Amino acid sequence: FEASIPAASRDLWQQFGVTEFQDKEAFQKEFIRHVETTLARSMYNCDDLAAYLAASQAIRDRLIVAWNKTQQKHTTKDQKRVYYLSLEFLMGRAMDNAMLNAGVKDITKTGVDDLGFKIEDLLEQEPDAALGNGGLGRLAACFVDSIASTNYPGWGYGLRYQYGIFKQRIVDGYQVESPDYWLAFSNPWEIPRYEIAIDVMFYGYTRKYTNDQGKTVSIWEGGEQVQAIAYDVPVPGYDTETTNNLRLWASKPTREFDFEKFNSGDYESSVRESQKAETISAVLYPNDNFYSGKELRLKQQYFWVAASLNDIVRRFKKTHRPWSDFSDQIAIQLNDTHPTIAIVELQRILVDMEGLEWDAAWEIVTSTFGYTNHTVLPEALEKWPVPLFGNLLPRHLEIIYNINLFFLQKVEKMFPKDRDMLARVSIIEESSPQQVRMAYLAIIGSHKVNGVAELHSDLIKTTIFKDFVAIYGTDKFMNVTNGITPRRWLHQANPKLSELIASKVGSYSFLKDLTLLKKVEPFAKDPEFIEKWADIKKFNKARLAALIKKNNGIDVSVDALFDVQVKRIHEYKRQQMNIFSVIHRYLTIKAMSAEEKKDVTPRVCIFGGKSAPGYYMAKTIIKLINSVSEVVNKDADIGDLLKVVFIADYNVSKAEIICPASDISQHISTAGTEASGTSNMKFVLNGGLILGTVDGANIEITREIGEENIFLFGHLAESVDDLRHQRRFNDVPINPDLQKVIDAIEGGMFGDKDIYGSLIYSVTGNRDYYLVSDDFQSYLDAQKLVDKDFKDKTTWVSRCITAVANMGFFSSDRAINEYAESIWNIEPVAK
Ligand code: 7GP
Repeated sequence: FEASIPAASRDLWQQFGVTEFQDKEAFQKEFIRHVETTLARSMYNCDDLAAYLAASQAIRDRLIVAWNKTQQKHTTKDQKRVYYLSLEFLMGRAMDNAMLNAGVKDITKTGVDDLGFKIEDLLEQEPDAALGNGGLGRLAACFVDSIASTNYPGWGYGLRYQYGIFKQRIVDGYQVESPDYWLAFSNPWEIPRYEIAIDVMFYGYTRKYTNDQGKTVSIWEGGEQVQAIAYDVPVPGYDTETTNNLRLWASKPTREFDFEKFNSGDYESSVRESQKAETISAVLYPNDNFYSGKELRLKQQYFWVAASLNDIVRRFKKTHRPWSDFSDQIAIQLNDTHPTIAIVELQRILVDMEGLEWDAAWEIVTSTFGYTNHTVLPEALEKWPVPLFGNLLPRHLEIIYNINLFFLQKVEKMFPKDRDMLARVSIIEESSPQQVRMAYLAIIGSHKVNGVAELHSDLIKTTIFKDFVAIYGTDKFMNVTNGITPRRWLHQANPKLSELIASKVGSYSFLKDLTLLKKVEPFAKDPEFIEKWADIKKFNKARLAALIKKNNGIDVSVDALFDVQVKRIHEYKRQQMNIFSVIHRYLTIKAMSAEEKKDVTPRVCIFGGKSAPGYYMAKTIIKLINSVSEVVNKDADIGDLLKVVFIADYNVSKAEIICPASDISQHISTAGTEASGTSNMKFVLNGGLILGTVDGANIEITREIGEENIFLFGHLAESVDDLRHQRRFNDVPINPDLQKVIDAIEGGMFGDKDIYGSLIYSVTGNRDYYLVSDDFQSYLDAQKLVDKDFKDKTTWVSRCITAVANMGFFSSDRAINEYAESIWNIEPVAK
């Protein structure tokens, strides 16, 4: 390595080398050093923000030492690595997690305490790193935590957005978005690597020429250049020194900007051009489960993929191995189709730049990539218009045509004369304009394709990717059920429950092997344990009640049943059905006598989640929830029997407060639409029960925890098409209870009825695509059962304990081990 220190000087380096602080005093020394030097402050002007920044700098230094050691070790061992390509990493806050994983939580807590601060106040200073929309982005964050915690050599690659997901406020009942400038106070959790700057090209044209070997080759030239700068985020594993890397790219203008313009005095336009480069990584697209074909989005995708592959290939070339070793050394996982262009980019690098033969290159490419699908919703599947694609990436389009040609030739041989088949599976959809079907490209260019829960993985094989199963056989298609990291979603979010569990397991070892939770199962019948468990739930509910009081000004009783639905607002997730049932509950209670009211189980219905800014129906649902909340909460007839709360700006750090506080959480998507869901796992792991449909991971959760510990309802996925068809073509009456709810809305009970016209229309008439009416009765029945069962507190808690004891399967460590063994073929790095 060119820049390494001569042997004679190394002793000195060793002697003065930075080490990780081991005790409270060493932490405090580092803390004060950072206050006084890094921040240029003193004990006379150190507020909570400064204290947070100093503490996180001290912890970050510690992470970097571990990070350096890990990277050196991984380079020396030279094992196969995985690269997880995701356009979203919804990390949330870093400090608490870093302290926990590095095992320095106690010394930092007492350390800052002595110095006049409270650790809780410091933690509150950190903005969420909200570089994602929802499930897909949070999954990527759990996965990098697990890859590090299980000692696999693996990096994440993503974009360093200057603006994460927008902040949500509720004004007059409506969602109002404002930008999330999360980098305002510098970010101690990233290391800028200005020296790692990679040129990325867009536009231009392709040209054929004959090379030295007399071969005709294509070259891409004449485009615009921007630069990708690396920012490294250390990802510490739990209870291990392994600290992996999450490399995020930021776009910068290239050094050579338009000097001609500059010199001729046209400063402004030369600067304007170069500023355009920075917009590439400026903002996260705020859509969840929805594709919007914007050129800037495709630019983001290629920018990030080109920089990442350049980096990966450069690292591989340093080892001087033959290209045929590439996929023995490198696995690349595509988190949905967003990075699919990587398949084409690697083929381009190998053929155009490195001179490999097409077939040899294609063999390398297909054995390197794996593709994870996260949705079957047609509106989420990426299809780029050919003209837009070819203009931005002309050479890539040519390569796609070739990939498609060879693929279709193969299909033609397998299914002679089946023209329909060829049209169906072609990467190019023959619409006008033509479209590039990214999911098909991802399948063709990968050796494994997986769904994220059993039902979902089965569905993709029988619906959207059916033809590809006929072509490739079933072995290429598999399931890896999602998981969540127990470090953040149990220990960090719910320290008291974690401690109680540890008292029975004998240690915190369940945070590394979640199946050890099984050891608490016998205590589900132990009155003393049940009481402690119930007290912790109450404590967590009080914590959430305080947040609700602070944010909404609403008083809620911790003795009421806390019923929670927090997730992105989407018609398929059916928050509209939930709020309709809340209205039904309101109408029912209002019609009751005082005597009848005594029997009612008091409920707090809690909602939270963002709507995509352009999603009219989702925004209408938010408005309805808030209007119902207005009416119900101030109705003296109702009192504590029903409260309705919409928690604004739902995000990872709020989820950490909300998940431990639920009695019931709702996961009520139309069967077959929610690929997996991951918050369902978080809520159960924190001792809440689920009210849910037979969809996504709910099915496997039921299998693990027992069907007596979950409230399932609604039609099954296999009936959905039929029911839709019935509604579309026959006169199916609307559910009478739903009709009453609609009458109330249309009667103006919740303000101007016209606001809700399209929402009502979407569930009535010949429509109801998401089967709100078809499932309404069985939903209400399940709700009734919940009310009844909640009255028996002891049995309820006992069921929660049994459920938690059987949640071991849903650790993201298990998911990562499955990927490692069956897709990536990588091994953990030994100590
Ligand atoms: C989500 C799925 O909707 C959710 O069911 C799943 O748990 C999660 O991915 C993780 O696998 N999908 C998205 O967030 C998404 O935007 C389209 O998918 C690309």
